[in-house]
Amino acid sequence: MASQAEDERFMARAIEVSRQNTGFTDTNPSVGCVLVKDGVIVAEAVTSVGGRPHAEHNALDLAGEAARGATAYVTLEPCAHWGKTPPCANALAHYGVARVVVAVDDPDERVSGRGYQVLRDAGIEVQTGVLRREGERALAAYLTRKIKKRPHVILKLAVSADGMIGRKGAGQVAITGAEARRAVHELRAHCDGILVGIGTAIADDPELNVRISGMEQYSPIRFVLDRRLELPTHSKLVKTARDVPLVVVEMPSSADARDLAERRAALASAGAEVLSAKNIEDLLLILGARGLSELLVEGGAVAAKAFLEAGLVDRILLFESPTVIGTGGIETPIKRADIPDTYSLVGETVYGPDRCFDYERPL
Ligand code: AOF
Ligand code: ZN
Repeated sequence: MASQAEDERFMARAIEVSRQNTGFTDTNPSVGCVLVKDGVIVAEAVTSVGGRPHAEHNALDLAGEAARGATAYVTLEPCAHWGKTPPCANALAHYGVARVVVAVDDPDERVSGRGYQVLRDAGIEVQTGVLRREGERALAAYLTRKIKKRPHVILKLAVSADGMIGRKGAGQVAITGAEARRAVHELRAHCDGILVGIGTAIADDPELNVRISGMEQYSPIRFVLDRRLELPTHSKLVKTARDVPLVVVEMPSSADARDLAERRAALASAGAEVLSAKNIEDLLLILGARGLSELLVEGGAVAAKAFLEAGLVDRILLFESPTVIGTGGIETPIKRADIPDTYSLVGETVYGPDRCFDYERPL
């Protein structure tokens, strides 16, 4: 009989394994599965890139006969539906797994509760809710889209020692160093979408792609909040629209409507998509329906404030740098001291001279 401490230790490993493919499994969650026999890991696997095969199938394949009598630690309730692959719950039974330990129940209506039922009907001992909170954090993007019908939103900010995020009229200002920048590019690769406001798009002329060699193909879809379609066609974003998808989000008031037709046509003929949304909430529901699970909001102050005020930020990554901006600085919309109590600090990482504070709120 495994102790609670042992169950938590192997589940922590399953969660760690699951993170490998977060953001690379399309609309499917990236799940981790660890098979343990006599206190020893016999196989561990994650949902494959693209979303299939599922984690349990991959782990069972690796373990083969060794799965008989083993305990499976799975971060999400094993599936019970006949999708593009046979159900994982049936596969666990077929391989003779004796016990299944799960962190998070699957909200997918085809699976919810049924996964456990299939296992129990096969005589497998089932234990749920082990490291549930940690499991929910790892699956936050999937769970948010399934439950709230919108992507999970990460707000990333880089703040100078004097509380600034840029300098007026100066374009892109380096606040954090190379290590933090690399971490941000890695984060971009794990997201489905990245968004900036039109102010930042014009002032910084960013590309918003992933510039880590070998990972370029994981560049997220780029979104610009551009109420009146002011994004210039000579911007880097528009010029690269045929290589990495670009969506320009208009939120026109009725007075703007007739003036926008020409702008829409210019952007569309440059390869960008123009999307109309009533407000940020509406935009997020549209993105959820399109299957985007993780959206990174990268600036600037206006867009950040709009998401914060609408209560639509789920995670805040606050990079603090020792750089001083001085006069002409653009003040950060949020400092560590003003982060509401609904968020808790879940991590703190050092990147060269910079530090990143990771705040999350529960689902
Ligand atoms: C698992 N293990 O590794 C994953 C699961 O389109 P399909 O057939 O692949 O099914 C997608 C659903 O499967 C998804 O909504 C979620 O309920 C479950 N994902 N389940 O047992 C896994 N990725
Ligand atoms: Zn499955």
